Amino acid sequence: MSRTAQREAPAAPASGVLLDGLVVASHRRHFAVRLDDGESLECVLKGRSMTLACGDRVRIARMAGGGSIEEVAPRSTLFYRSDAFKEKLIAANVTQVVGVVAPDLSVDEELVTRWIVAAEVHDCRFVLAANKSDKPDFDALLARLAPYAALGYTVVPLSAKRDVSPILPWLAGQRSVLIGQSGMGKSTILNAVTPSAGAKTAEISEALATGRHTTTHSTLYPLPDVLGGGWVVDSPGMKAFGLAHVAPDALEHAFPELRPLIGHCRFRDCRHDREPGCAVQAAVERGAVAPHRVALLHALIADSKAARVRGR
Ligand SMILES: Nc1nc2c(ncn2[C@@H]2O[C@H](COP(=O)(O)OP(=O)(O)OP(=O)(O)O)[C@@H](O)[C@H]2O)c(=O)[nH]1
Ligand SMILES: [Mg+2]
Ligand SMILES: [Zn+2]
Repeated sequence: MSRTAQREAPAAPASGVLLDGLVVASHRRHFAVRLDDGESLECVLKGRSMTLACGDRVRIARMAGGGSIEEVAPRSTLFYRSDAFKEKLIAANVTQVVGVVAPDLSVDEELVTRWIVAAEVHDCRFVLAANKSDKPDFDALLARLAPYAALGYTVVPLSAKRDVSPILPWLAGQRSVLIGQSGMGKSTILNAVTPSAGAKTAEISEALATGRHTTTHSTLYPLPDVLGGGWVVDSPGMKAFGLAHVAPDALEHAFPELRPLIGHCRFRDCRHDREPGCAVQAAVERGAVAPHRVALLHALIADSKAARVRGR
């Protein structure tokens, strides 16, 4: 990604001292920053060309009533989604993506795969949190998630309302981002993990009926010390997850079942479509790879190429 190292020449701040901190909430061009000494500061972004997300390490110049963000440290990852027109930053420097699903909605296989692809291209661990295990139709949800477990992704059944403990070992020591559709219980998980969070949650009927998301912008919460540090970012519910920013060639590497096959097709530039000697199609024919996964790969490649043609 081209966005991993952004720095702007710092203008001399009044005090001459820059303070180190972590972006914990972002709303348009206003940011809440937690300084390393624990103080919280409302900050504005200095450079117009800079972009910031929760999880960014920044340097601040103190101003009356808050701070001005002067520098952004190079990032290990920048997790974002995109569509044809814009990019939506979700979190920076994450090590893990936690997709949250629940029995209220049928599993959107394409959406889940898109989260996984986003995690894979950033070398982030991906975990599926199957929430609301107290609901009667939970077993049907688990059955729908079995193919992801077969691909090697951990599926963690839990009830954020009754017992959040199954997810704790997965969050411990990681810098995670919770993603998922509205009403699946991301904020409820967060409140149960870090009781001081106080993130707003809402009745699902309310969220689905009004189409309004309870969480309106991403917020970062440090994990309690007993979990060995790290943090979790709670993000607003999302129905779509555009991947147009991922280069076409990177996409096939994000499908773990295809990785051992890459390089084994007869043609080096094989598109795994109808070319003779295609190792991917051969694997589909012998039932080792699900055809809908290959179809989705083709759809993602087409989107990514179309976005590039449009000049992105
Ligand atoms: N039965 C049951 N309900 C739950 C559980 N976890 C969360 N809920 C409920 O699901 C509803 C939505 O929860 P939220 O935490 O607000 O969902 P969210 O994913 O943060 O939603 P957005 O912020 O809109 O993206 C609330 O009414 C929660 O009380 C659970 O484990 N079991
Ligand atoms: Mg929420
Ligand atoms: Zn091929």
